[in-house]
Amino acid sequence: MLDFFTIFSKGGIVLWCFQGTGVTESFTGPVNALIRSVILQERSGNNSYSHDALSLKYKLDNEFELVFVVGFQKILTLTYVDKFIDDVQLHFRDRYKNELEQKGALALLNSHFAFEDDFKMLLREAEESSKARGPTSMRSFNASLKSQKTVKSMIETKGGDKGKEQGGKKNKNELHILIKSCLVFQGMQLSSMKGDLLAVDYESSEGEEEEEEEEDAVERGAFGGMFGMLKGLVGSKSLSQEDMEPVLDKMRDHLIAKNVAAEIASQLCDSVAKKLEGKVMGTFTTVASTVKGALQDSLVQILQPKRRVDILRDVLEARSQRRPFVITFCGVNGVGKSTNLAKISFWLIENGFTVLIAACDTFRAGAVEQLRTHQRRLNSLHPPQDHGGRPIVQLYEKGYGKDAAGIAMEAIAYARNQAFDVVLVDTAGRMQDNTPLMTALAKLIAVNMPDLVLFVGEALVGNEAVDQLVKFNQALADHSMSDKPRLIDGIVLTKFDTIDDKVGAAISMTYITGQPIVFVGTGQTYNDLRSLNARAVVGALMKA
Ligand SMILES: Nc1nc2c(ncn2[C@@H]2O[C@H](COP(=O)(O)OP(=O)(O)OP(=O)(O)O)[C@@H](O)[C@H]2O)c(=O)[nH]1
Ligand SMILES: [Mg+2]
Repeated sequence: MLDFFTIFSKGGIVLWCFQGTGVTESFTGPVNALIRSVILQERSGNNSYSHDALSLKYKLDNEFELVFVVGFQKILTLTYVDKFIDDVQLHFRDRYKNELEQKGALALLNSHFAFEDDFKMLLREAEESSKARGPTSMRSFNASLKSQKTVKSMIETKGGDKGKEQGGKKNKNELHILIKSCLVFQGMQLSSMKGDLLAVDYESSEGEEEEEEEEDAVERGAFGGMFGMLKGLVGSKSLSQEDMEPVLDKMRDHLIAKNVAAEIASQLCDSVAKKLEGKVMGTFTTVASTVKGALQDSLVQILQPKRRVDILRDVLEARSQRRPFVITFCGVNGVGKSTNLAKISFWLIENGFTVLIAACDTFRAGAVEQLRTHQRRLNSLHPPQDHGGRPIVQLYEKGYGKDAAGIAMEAIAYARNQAFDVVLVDTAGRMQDNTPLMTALAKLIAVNMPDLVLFVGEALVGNEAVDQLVKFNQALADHSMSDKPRLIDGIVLTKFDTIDDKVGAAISMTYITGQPIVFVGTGQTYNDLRSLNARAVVGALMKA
């Protein structure tokens, strides 16, 4: 019934494996996918994973640094798997304790793990006990269904207060539309922005001194208050879920207070717990720094881009292919799409590229004029006479009420003819629940296939960030005409200057999409554009 079972070290050495009779497919593909997309990305709070037709379940043994993975066909409902994986783990540890205690890869490579007979015996027992239990299997099915809930479905059940939040947002947006034109151009001044962007920074969260202070804080109070609860755990006791529960609860509250979406804070804590369960602890200081270290590692891991986004290089490559590089900006109303589009134009121009802005917000009064003003200002900063008589930035607009997808297409064709390096497509703000507008956005993207789809989101949002991103991605997937839909490729996190140290949205957004934060907006001038500095953000998150 099982396709495979494998036991490997966290260092990647396969200690033992079993392949079911008649199974010809190698298990390396699914196991590698599991490692890449779950274990390495801090998604290990949930212990199951799907890969094509297979269901994978896994367990981490943090004391001996082992991973146990079982694979079986998704259509099978194997109620015994969770217990079975626990049994195998215990049995394997007991039997090979001596070998596992010798540290180092060489010791593992030289050890021989003849586990086949024990494994088969355990499997037989598990299969029989599941048959014998019969009627109780219903309950364990429910339990496993619960554990397999996706982020999305969990979030969608939280109807109540979400509605309230959105209502508030709409009113704010209406207001915003009225006052925007007055505010938007105030104070846009500049300095040079050649080359890669500076990383966003925190005066208060970096530097050696701070590091030391943090260590002290762990022992005193502050964020360390919760580590204090681990004080009793000295000696060689290994950490259990119960030991960690109170600490994890505090950690979750701390993250939520920093604006991390509640679901994500919970998942992150579960993942940290999974990582630490079974670790043997030494003195109190080790416990405190281990828990803190695990959380910090997880946060940095989430913020580290899985994929390199190097726009300057990609634009050069597109230029060598004689085509414009196309970026589409999308997001809810008033988050800063047009303003940050203008800042990105400035950065591209400073780096020697020509830009065509496509005015595809044909909906909100004033949207086209807002872009025209930016275009004029940018051209006055880089006058045509410095660039062979040609305006370095142009606006492609067809007024209001027309089909945005069509205008984007014409703009891209125009840019190709006129040899523009980059097309930046501004779109109308839309709430994630507005189906007709979401469908229109999906069409614009499906038809024009931009090189980069950037989601623009405010750093001010908490739980709402997740809802926006999940629904934007869902709409792009649902309304795409291709089997490989274009989803969000990156995030622009705006108004970072307004949030003090409540930087949780950065974590929520990257966690949900798995996509990098490409730009951070830090104010209202053309210079207020940065790249993300994961260390500074994590520093701000950990601060009491
Ligand atoms: N403090 C701060 N304000 C910003 C930032 N980015 C944008 N804004 C301000 O946010 C307001 C809205 O910006 P817009 O660029 O018009 O937002 P939009 O998403 O294009 O809005 P719609 O087109 O109506 O959906 C303006 O007042 C901007 O100056 C930022 O990084 N920091
Ligand atoms: Mg706009």
